[in-house]
Amino acid sequence: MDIERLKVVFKSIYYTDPMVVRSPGRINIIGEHTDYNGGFVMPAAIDKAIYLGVSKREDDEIHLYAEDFKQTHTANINSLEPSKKGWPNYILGVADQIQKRGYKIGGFNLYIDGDVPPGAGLSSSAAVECATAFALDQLFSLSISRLDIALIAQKAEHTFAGVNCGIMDQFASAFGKKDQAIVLDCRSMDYRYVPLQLKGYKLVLLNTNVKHSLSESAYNKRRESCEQGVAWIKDGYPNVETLRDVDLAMLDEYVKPKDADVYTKCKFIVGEIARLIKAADHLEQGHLKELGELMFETHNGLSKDYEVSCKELDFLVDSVKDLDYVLGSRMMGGGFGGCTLNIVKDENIEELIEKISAEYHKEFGINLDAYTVETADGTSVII
Ligand code: GAF
Repeated sequence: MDIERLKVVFKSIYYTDPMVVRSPGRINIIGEHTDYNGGFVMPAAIDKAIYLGVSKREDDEIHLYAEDFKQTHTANINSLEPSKKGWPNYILGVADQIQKRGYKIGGFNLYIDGDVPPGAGLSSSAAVECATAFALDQLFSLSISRLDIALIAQKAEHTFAGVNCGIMDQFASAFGKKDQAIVLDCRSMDYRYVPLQLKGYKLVLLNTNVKHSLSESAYNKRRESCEQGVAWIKDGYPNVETLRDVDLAMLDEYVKPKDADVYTKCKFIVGEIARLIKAADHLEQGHLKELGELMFETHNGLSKDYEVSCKELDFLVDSVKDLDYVLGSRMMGGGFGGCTLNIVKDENIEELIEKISAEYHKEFGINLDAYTVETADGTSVII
């Protein structure tokens, strides 16, 4: 990312120098759709990030410019509403949430650029939200804790973007640490860092370059199915709060007789929470083969039971599963497009990308993008 260019462009638009904040995208090694069920996730921040230039204004206006869209947007801090344009909502929603928590801000100028590919399941939206929350915290000396930055960012996504997401993406962007994965308990918010020691292997993202349109409505619907399952189980077990507290016997007794689809969705989540705990042990002990096998299992469940995959993602996972230099592969994030995450032997990465790109193009007529992932630190001011 060319920070000097960002500064020059910012000055040409706003006639002042910016403070620059960087906030990274994320991967998730395993533990998908578990965050909003009180379970565990295992994300890491990556070296693709959103960069914001910001400066204070003398009035109460918010002036935005998005480099990707070459678009401006103007709003006022005293009357914030979601915009039909879409992209401003990740910023306006954060400004709104910060004020709803009682913090005082003034108007600001903001310029947004970055290299997190949008729609790739790498949480560019969470990165924008965390960057904005952090930038406003610094600009107006608010002393918001890093955890609250993540929570404000998540709430902005609920209220202004309309996606009832869990906390994983915002937490990873705010708390990422180079060379570490985060094992996060999404109920207590306790977390620990686990070194990503991949011993001759690397994490490779294969980007389908598709994002199917049902992703947001389907995401909210999956969450409702999980909540429905919990509501039925509460008839017999009133202390159960989320699927984190549920076992298969409870599902068989209280959910299976009521609705086969809700049962299948809940069963996947209960299995995925258990799988993450095993996966974290394997990563800590360097058992990469076993970790990879669990990733394939997760993909299978996300595709067949939770039904958030798509033919392009399934094709990519199927294409690598018999290659002895790929230990694990799975779709990542909310689903319906974006990237697969793969553990690939270093010396075979080029060969893999060449092979899969050709096969993918032949099948779908779409170009594949591939990125070898480096991990990175979380949200910070860089200038
Ligand atoms: C999206 C959401 F934003 C996360 O909170 C998480 O639920 C993920 O999908 C699925 O694991 O990225």
